[in-house]
Order: sequence, then C-alpha cells, then structure tokens
Amino acid sequence: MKSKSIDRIHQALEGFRIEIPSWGFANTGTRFGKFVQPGAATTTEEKFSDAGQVHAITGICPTVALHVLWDLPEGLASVPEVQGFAARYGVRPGSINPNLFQEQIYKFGSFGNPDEHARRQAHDHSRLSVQIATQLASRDISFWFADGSNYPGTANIRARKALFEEHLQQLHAELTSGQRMLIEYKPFEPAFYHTDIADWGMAMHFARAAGPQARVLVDTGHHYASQNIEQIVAWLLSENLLGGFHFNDRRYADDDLTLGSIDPYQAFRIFHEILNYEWETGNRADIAYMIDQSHNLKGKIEAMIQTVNMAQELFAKASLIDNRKLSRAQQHCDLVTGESCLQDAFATDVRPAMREWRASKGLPENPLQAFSDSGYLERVAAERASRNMASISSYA
Ligand code: PSV
Ligand code: MN
Repeated sequence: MKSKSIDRIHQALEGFRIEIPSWGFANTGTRFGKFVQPGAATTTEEKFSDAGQVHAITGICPTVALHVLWDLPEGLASVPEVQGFAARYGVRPGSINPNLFQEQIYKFGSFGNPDEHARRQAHDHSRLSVQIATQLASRDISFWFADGSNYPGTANIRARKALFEEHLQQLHAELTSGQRMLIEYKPFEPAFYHTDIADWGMAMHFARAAGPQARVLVDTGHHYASQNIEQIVAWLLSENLLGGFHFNDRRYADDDLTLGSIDPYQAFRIFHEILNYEWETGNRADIAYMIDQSHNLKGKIEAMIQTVNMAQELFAKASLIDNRKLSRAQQHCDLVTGESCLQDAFATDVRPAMREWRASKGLPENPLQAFSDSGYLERVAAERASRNMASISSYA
C-alpha cells in the first residue's frame, strides 16, 4: 500500500471514536427467552468494568451510553456512584437515554398517551434525564419512544403528533447551552400498527419543532429491508440535522447484530457520505457515533470488540475513496468510474495499516486476541456466574 494511503488511514483513525452501550454487556434475550451468560454484567459497576476493558484494548471507546432506569435507578442520587465507576474504570458517561417505555403507566404511550398523568411522568423523567446529563457532563440526551398503537382506529395519530411537538419543545427549553436532544426513530416494535416517530422524516420534523439543539439519531437497524440508509444520512447532513448513530446490523428487523456481520458495504456507504460531505464542504459534521447492540448468543465483550473493530475498519476504508476522482466521474456521468471509486476503496485491505496505527499508540494489534489472552472473561465469569444463573426467567 502507498504511504499516502497509509497516512490517510492513520489520519482517519485518529479522529474516530465510538461510544459503547452499557446495556450491551448485560444479559438480554428475545421475548422467547434469555440464554444467560455467566460473565454478563449484573450491575452498573460491572457494565463500567466491561466497557473499561473494551476501551483499554481498542483505545477508541472513551464513553459509555447509559440508560437512566437501568443504570441510574436512584436518579440524581445515583450520579456520585456513576462518577466513581467512571473514575475507577477509565470510561466516561456518554449519552443519557431516558427510559419512557418499560413502566406500566406507559402501556398506551409516553408523550403521545391520552392520559395526562402518563405524559406528566414521561415529562418529569425526561427532565430528570437532562439534569443527570448536566451533572455527568454528558452532552447528548438520546430519546427513543416506543409510543404507538397496535390496531387501526385505536389512536388519534394527529393528536399524538401535536402532543409530541408540545413536549419536545418544552424539554428543549430545559437543555443547557451545550447539550443536544437526539431523536431516534423506529418503524415498528413494540407497536405493530402505527409508531409515533416511525421514520427519519418524522424525527426530522420533531427535531425542527423542538428547537435548534435537537438532531436526528439514525439507528441502522430501524429501517425496512432495502431502505437506502446512506441517502437518509446524506439528506440529514445537508439539513445539518444529523446528530448521531446507533450502529448495529440486521437481516430482518431490529436484530441488533454486530456491525458489518451481514452487510459491511452498508456501513461503508454511510461513512462515505459523511466523509464526502466533509471533503466537499470543509465542515466536519458533529456526529455521535454510538453502538446499540444486544448480543443474545455471542459473548458480549467479544461482540462489542468485534463491532468497534469493524466500525474502525469500514471508516478507514471509506477514507480511501478518491473524492476528487469521484466528483469528476459524477459530473461526467461516468458510471463505472464512479462506482469503482467506492468498490476499490472497499476492497482495500486496511488491516495492516490499522495494526501499525495501534502499535504506534501502544495498543494491542489484535484486540480480540488480546481480550482472549487477558483472562478477564474467565475471571468475571467466576465472580458473576451465580448471580447470572439466578436471573433466568420465562416469557409466560
Ligand atoms: C430501541 O429499539 C432502541 O434502539 C433504543 O435506542 C433503545 O434505547 C435501545 O434500543 C434499547 O436497547
Ligand atoms: Mn437504538
């Protein structure tokens, strides 16, 4: 590989950081059951410990996304404890995710619920999440709403839209000047007829309605099969409304599989849109790269390292695209040259340059091997096994 390409890869890697989700380390499953892993994290502290391992080995995951009810069950009173975990394990709190979907009161929704009490609770919890974010010096508060309905005729879609506009506007007023409100969309699940924020257009509308610090969050698993996600990314970039990603891969629906396990070219094309925007405009879009995965069968820490590694690799490949040549080809409708610009970069083996970059940072060249050699998993599995085995539950 030419030294110019190696430099480009190293430069791309210097600027690439990705946030890992606390919930990716805990035992999760499907509604049909959980296959409990003895080494899974059972407490917030253990999630921080696992996240710290991923960061120590990869060097590019300095923050961990937190879910308020799962990780800060005592609200503001949990903050000092979380700060202690951050200091002990060497990873900072990242985005703060309010939880507006698991309590009984949200059976018919949160902000879209016709019941004022439910809306009030959702609002209070969201305000609390903003306060937690402020105390933890977290910039992004990341909202995902499970709101929707299961049968035609059971919900007033327009009334619910108006309720969302009202609540998001009020919440936006609570943000401090540096904070951002990220609005995530999802086409279905848990609602199966209509979802209040079902796609990027709806999320973009709500972000605009909420205020200037609101942006859209793209979870790559939240699209119908064959939807063109990079086009959505390109549009959000050009509207300055792309706030962040939840990366994962999918084959069917929101499968939460490790990134690139099914379609690495998809994530590569997304990274290309972002880097091409930067090349063309000279502006680096302010995007929070985050992972949102839960691993039912794979080892949780290994799966996280795999995804981090894959994200890095695909970002590095996308950085090799010759944007000048591509632009010329597009201008002249030279289809084969244009397409080849992407294909050639995608086909390049960037792994030797990645290993070199890691070595230059004192990081293990092969993060998965380093994790396996560390003995960490065996150690925590021995410590946590009995707690995990006691948490086996059944669906019905
Ligand atoms: C919903 O499917 C989602 O993507 C949201 O981001 C939640 O916060 C997360 O998954 C919970 O696993
Ligand atoms: Mn998500």
